[in-house]
Amino acid sequence: MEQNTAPYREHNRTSLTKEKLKQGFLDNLYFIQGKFPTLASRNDYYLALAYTIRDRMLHRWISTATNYYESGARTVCYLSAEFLMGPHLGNNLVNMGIFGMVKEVVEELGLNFEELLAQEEEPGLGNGGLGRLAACFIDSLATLEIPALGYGIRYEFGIFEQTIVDGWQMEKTDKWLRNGNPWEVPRPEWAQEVRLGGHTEQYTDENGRLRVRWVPAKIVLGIPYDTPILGYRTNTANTLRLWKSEAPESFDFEVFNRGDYYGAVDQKVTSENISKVLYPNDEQLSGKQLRLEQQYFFVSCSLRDMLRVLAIQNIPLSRFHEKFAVQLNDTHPAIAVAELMRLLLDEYLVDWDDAWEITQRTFAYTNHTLLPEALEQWPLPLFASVLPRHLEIIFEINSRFLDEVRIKFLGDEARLARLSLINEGGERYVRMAHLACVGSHAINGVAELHSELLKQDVLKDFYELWPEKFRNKTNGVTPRRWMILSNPSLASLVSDRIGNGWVRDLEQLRQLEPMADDADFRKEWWDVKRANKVAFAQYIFKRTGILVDPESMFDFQVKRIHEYKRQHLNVLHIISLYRRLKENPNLEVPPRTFLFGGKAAPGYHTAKRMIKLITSVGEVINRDPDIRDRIKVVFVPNFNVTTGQKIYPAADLSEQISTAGKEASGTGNMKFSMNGALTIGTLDGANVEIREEVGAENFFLFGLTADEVYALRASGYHPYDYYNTNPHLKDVIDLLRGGSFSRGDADLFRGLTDGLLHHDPYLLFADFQSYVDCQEEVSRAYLDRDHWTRMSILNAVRSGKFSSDRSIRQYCEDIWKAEPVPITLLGQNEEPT
Ligand code: CR1
Repeated sequence: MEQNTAPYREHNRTSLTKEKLKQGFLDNLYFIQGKFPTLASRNDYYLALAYTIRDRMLHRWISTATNYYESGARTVCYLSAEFLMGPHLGNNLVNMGIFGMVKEVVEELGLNFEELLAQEEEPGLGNGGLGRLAACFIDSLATLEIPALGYGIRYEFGIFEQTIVDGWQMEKTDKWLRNGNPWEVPRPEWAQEVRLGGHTEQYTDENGRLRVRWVPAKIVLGIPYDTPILGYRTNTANTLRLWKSEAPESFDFEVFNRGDYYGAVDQKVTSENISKVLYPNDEQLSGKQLRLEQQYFFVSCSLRDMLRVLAIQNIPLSRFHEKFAVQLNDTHPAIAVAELMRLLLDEYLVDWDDAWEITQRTFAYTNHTLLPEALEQWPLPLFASVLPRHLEIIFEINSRFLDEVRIKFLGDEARLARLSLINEGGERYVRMAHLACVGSHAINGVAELHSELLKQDVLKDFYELWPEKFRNKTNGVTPRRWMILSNPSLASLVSDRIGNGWVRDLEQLRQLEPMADDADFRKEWWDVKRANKVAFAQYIFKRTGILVDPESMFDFQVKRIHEYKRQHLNVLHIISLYRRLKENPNLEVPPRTFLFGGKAAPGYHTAKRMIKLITSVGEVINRDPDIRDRIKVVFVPNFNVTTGQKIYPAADLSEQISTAGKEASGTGNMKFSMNGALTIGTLDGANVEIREEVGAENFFLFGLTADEVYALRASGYHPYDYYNTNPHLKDVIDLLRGGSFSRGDADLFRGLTDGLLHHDPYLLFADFQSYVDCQEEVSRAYLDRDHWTRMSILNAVRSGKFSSDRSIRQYCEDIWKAEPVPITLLGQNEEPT
């Protein structure tokens, strides 16, 4: 059907004039919410506004889809079990370039714009860094005009909401969909069937060839829910496609007719379970059958969706890998390697060798962790019961792979066992990282140090086999959300001086370097930070009832709670400073507010106790009249994207204190630095590169290096010796053991202190003195406000490398071979607004 799309441009629902925006908003309140202003709730207003913005995104979205369809361009498919998007409304306004205009429209209608933005429940479909990285990446892909789709799971419950009760973490379910989600569009017409369980059979096809058929025990439907992802001031609107599981029919009539009504409904319920809830473990495998089903579910739906697109574009199957570059975001989607093989072999009857070539040329794998407890392995019996056909295929991949290894490393049986896709030591497991490595043409780590350590350690044998597959892609974060949206005053201070080209090309911030020497600029810079701190202090008071002084240094450690991230090292320093202040009230240190935020996996008991440790130490110090507000300790509840947007702009100091060699990259470290916080950190993950960029003199370094950590462990590490020889450390540990921070209950933190004294796997004691000394240096530096501000400016303006635009450009050039496809809006040939 021919159609004239031009009218959509000036339609009430698409036009970007103030008048039409206002009219659109009132129309949506009336026609979608069915409300008149007198009866409308804040949520009605939020939804009406969201729909008004969505209306204006649709033209770009439809134009983008049409352009891609016609160009047949190479498409990046980013497969990720997590997308931690954060609220959409503000970001869409920023990327469309209408934030200020819409604010005015809303305020002219007598409404509070900030309140409407705050009304959006954030889609927390991720745990931490890995999921947020995926979100930054799809923002950058759209901004760079790369044809791309994000594929994942539409969890009904995202990451739990954290509350603090009596100093302990409590979890509440995240009902993010309860008020409706205006940003998604369901596409039931593109539903996919996914098989699970059952067994396989051999049969002979009409040409007399032996083939395999999978007879599943159950089938579930995957329904795609699409969300448009705008590029920053481009016409591009890419798609985030998340799959929801459903039963194929609302009732199984066979069961129903047998009179088993409950049995029939039960089947529906179990099908819907697959996309019900995000597993809240960060860097720890859960080993649950439902988790494997989730992984397979979204991977199978996504690959079938790609095959659907290939068919409508009339592209032959043999060119699958030319049409699609598929990135595996960690091992969670690694089953895709076996699934694409199965689809090609069993459903499209492609020969093994051809299928394997397509598969290897399609996939690339990003590793995100060096922690052994996070490397996914599935027990063979469990795997066989969920994916019997895939296990056969994996065995076949493995046997061909090991033949190749045997030839290359003649007689090296130990190496074969190490490389095998099957872990045969004791109980047998499928090693998902090995499947990902074998099935991909590229393997990357997420910071230079991490990529090196992969080659030396976790993936050493694969590196020796295929050195050409290995590369580094240092992470990045989007300056749209993490600067413009969260820190508008800093962004306008910057744009006033150098224009706004930096938003797409963050290296341009370097033009501001000379301004670090300009006293007026430094004053403005300090004032912006100060105003952000005042706003955050008010937020803290509202959330926790704790009063903090915006004049004090705001020292943040926000990230998932984990022993390797060492929030408890931070606490040991706080106790030692507290001790010294009590002994010597004249100690010359600037007032400091120590702020923590982060969730603990509900089953990770040590992490939960670390939260209790922070809140308990806070309770004592915050009330101690001797301290007179010179130090405060605050646990900010429910750290997520929304609270992060308030935190990074208000930070003076960023704590990045993991044991060297443990944090793959970190991305919060980048957000802090970009917003002018100084870092105290170890040489771990991307800290190494941040220090390189901002200059060693603008970074507070402490602790052992990854090599030293390795050497110390090899020579035998005895934490008790540090306790015995360092009186300050002994003092701190003894206070904890004596119950000073637990109302005399000597048992409350015994597990933690005993663990440190006798094992200390993350070497807190080895780094303690170096950390305390470095913190003293931080305190001294903060007393010189001028110099501190200079360092703050240099941190921000030298953080250009850490834009996710740079990361994505490198992925495109080096791994995906993907090129931009600028979008012409339908019905016109003009430039984007
Ligand atoms: C890493 O721990 C990194 C992010 C994103 C995390 C963190 O250092 O910045 O990935 N890994 O690459 C992870 O969640 C499951 O592994």
